[in-house]
Amino acid sequence: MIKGMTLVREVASADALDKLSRLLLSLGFEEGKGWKDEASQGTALLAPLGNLELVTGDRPATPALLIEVMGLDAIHAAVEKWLLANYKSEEVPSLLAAPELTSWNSRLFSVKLPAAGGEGLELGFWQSENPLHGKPVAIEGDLSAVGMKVAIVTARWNAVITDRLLQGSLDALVRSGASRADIEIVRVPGAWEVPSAARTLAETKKFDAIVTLACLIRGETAHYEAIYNEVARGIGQSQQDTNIPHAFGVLTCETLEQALDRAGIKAGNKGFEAAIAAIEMVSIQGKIRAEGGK
Ligand code: DLZ
Repeated sequence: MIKGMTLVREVASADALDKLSRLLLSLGFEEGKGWKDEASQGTALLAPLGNLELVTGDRPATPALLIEVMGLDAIHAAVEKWLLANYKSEEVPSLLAAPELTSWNSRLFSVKLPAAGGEGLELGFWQSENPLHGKPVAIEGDLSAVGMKVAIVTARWNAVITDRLLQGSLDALVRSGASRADIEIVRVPGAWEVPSAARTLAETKKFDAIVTLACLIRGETAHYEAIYNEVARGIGQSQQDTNIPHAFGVLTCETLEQALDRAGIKAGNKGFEAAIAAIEMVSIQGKIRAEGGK
């Protein structure tokens, strides 16, 4: 069983080893377990990922040691600064190349680190231009609500807040392509009643998702914890029992001001966010079912 891979490169001196190790650590390598004995020493520089790439065919030459990075231009600037501190300034242009596009949808720059009397070292730093590069393949939901039927349950208690949450949810659904005719709005007295209405709606099997909206304010609700726990439990249980996504747009706030902030004044609109989560979950469910049928 393979455990790991180690690439060994020799540098000219203990001083060169120290300087280069510092540079690479500052760029993001993690320090591993180095070693030192009477005759020699080594620094271990750990990268989060590594792979052995075997290639063939007619292809442009690349440095044998390629380091994948994020923020290529910042890395280039840091390497240039380091070169200027450690080599003569007139040497630097011949040691450091500018980042260039490769034929494999990436940008790359190479840096040569000559060693007195030795082979020296050439490093290539590169960054993919593909935003999905390196991301694990995953099932992800789309944000299209076209054709989706959604029920929104909203509490009348603290209506100054819940009406804003409702506007946010409607905005998200309609902007994502849902038809207003496919959105059912149900108003209930307070947060306490939300789970039961959500469950009744879910059990009709007429809706792809349920969005639940309410606002509990601790300062005004003595039994706040008791109500909140039951509301959260009831909505979660309805979702699990019916297998229809229930988005949780129940605000739990210390003050009215905090609630206003979360209803669109400052910190986004939680009703909007809940509706987006519902849309995403409907899409994810469809994809998981489709994958399962493969
Ligand atoms: C009673 C009550 C209180 C004190 N506070 C809130 C609140 O902050 N947010 C909310 O949505 N509802 C509150 N309620 C009403 C209860 O949720 C419920 O509607 C009533 O107790 C009637 O069952």
